[in-house]
Amino acid sequence: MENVLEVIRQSIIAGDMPLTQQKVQEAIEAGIGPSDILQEGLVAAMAEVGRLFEEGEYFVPEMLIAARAMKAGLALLRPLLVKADVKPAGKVAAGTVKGDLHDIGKNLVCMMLEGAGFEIVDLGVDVGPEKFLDAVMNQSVDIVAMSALLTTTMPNMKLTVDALKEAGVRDKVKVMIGGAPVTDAYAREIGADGYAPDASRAVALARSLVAAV
Ligand code: B1M
Repeated sequence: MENVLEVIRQSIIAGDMPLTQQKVQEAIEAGIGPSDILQEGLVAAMAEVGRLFEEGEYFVPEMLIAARAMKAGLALLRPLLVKADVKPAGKVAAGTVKGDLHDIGKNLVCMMLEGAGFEIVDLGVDVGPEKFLDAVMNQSVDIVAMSALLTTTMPNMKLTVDALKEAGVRDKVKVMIGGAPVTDAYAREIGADGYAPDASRAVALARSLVAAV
């Protein structure tokens, strides 16, 4: 039966969405635990996809196609995971900051985080500090994840960190940032907890941030 999990893993890496759906359904019907299907099939696949991306074997299109297959498998698993009360790796409120409409990178980061077992509250694009703050206050998120693609919108990351401080909740969440113009030095400058240059390393960063809580 572990074979079906390996086929699921391979099908996601290959971006074969129909095969992923078929095999996840088969695994469910065979009585394999949803947590095992998630960890050994979906999460293991996305970890490998991340590795292939870091090594320059996969590019953004391959990642998106793999993530789409993973999401299709996850859709079948989600009701069972909820029923089995499988705890997510952490809860992340993600958004592209105010004034910025670029969402391809942010979506990719969300998909990779979801593939790694995180629960995502996707706030979308053009997200102002008040909306991030609202998610922290009302949705008990562990991480605020901000993306910016424009040099002109990067300062809105700092405004969000400042808003969290002013509301007295900065120490209740971790803040991670990313996007093409963003740097590690900028993350330190604005008081964020970390920066990741790509979606794969965003997963590693998110894991280390929740482990440090
Ligand atoms: Co725009 N755009 N754009 N654009 N656009 C850039 C960003 C630009 C660099 C192009 C250029 O001039 N060479 C430039 C910015 C210049 C600057 O600020 N210095 C630019 C500009 C100027 C603009 C407009 C102002 C153009 C205009 O209207 N005059 C306008 C602004 C609109 C707005 O946002 N208010 C605009 C509009 C658009 C489109 C709508 C046409 C479209 C966006 C479509 C969409 O997103 N739905 C668009 C696009 C596609 C681009 C480029 C070509 C590609 C961006 C992209 O999707 N990359 C871009 C040029 C470029 O980057 N080469 C450009 C692929 C994506 C997977 O990468 O987003 O970097 P990226 O995400 C990566 C990492 O950065 C990281 O992981 C991702 C995956 O590995 N990452 C994170 C991202 N977020 C993260 C968060 C994390 C961690 C990692 O933690 C939370």
